[in-house]
Amino acid sequence: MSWGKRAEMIVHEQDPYNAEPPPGLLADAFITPTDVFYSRNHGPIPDLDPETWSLRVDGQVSRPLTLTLDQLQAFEHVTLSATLQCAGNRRADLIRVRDIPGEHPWGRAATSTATWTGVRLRDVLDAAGLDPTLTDGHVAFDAPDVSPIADPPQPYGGSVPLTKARGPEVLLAWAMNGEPLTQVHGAPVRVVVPGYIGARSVKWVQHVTVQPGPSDNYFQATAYRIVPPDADPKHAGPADGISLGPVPVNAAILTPADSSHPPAGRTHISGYAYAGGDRTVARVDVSADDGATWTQAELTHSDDRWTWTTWTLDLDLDLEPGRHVLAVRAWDNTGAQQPQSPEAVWNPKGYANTSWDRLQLDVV
Ligand code: MTE
Ligand code: MO
Repeated sequence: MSWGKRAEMIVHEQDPYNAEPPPGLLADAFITPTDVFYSRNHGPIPDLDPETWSLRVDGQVSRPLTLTLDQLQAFEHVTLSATLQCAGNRRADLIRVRDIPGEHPWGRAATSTATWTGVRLRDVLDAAGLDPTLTDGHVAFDAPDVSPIADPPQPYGGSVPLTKARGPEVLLAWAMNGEPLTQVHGAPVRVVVPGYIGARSVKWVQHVTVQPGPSDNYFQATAYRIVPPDADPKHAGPADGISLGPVPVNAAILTPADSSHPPAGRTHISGYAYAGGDRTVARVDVSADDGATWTQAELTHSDDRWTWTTWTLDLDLDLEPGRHVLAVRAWDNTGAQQPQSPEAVWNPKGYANTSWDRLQLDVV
């Protein structure tokens, strides 16, 4: 099954469907068409009936609610563009450092940008009587899909801090790029948490709970955490390591393609940079000599606060015929920049590879 995706998708796993577009297709548009948007699924993809779907909102609220889709859509509608980025984006480069068994070798395209339509999570929480003075809690999301990742199999869920959940950008969304969500992207309703790793944007959401601490769901408590390089991930227990939330600054080259053969001379180079949390992309540099010298790329500015920044550079590749390494590095607005090597960021589950993106050019 191709889930409405183009034939060119790079499929890491068929069942459940896990796929990313070839980088060149991602480069074609600022807003990624739905049929090339990457998709990450941990278990069989639910087929929910929008007529019978409902959302339970409970926990530390004074008026727990159960909302049908019609009732959810009675809240004020919001449309915004936001990038999702999987914490496993660019894992392939970490696997080349040291194998990461059991995890998909995602390339640089486990990230995409869409326009999302839904309602603000905070409006729904307010309607459920969330105490406006409560700041310490977390908001947990539960979905019906069950992953065979562990024994016993684990249902999918996750949480975000209440302070983030109250952000006007956090949505309960039913539409993507102006169309109802497709099944693989979470129909009828998913959470969209801009600025956080994709894992927190829980698809097929059925349950929202306000609670004192983070979710004890496997995908919050055990997976999507950075454990020390020497730890055995199989024995990592709940709450071991660093829980991932806001996405650190990252960038990748989308064109030219890796191992392509551009003619010597002026070459158009393009890609994306992204900084999550409350950070923005401040600068992007490109090198045609593996980091010995750099040229600043031009950033495309957009009014969208929660999207990637795309960048371009026309670089004179006065290079000797032969193999050259093209590299990119980005800075965010706090001055943080990407580490040079994947060796420096390697971790047992292969998350958050923010090292310089590099590819090979064979100049002819
Ligand atoms: N939600 C559910 N219910 N089940 C999942 O497996 N995968 C998460 C997140 N939400 C997942 C989920 C991960 S890890 C990512 S990166 C994003 O969904 C991917 O969203 P997409 O498939 O719409 O691109
Ligand atoms: Mo992910």
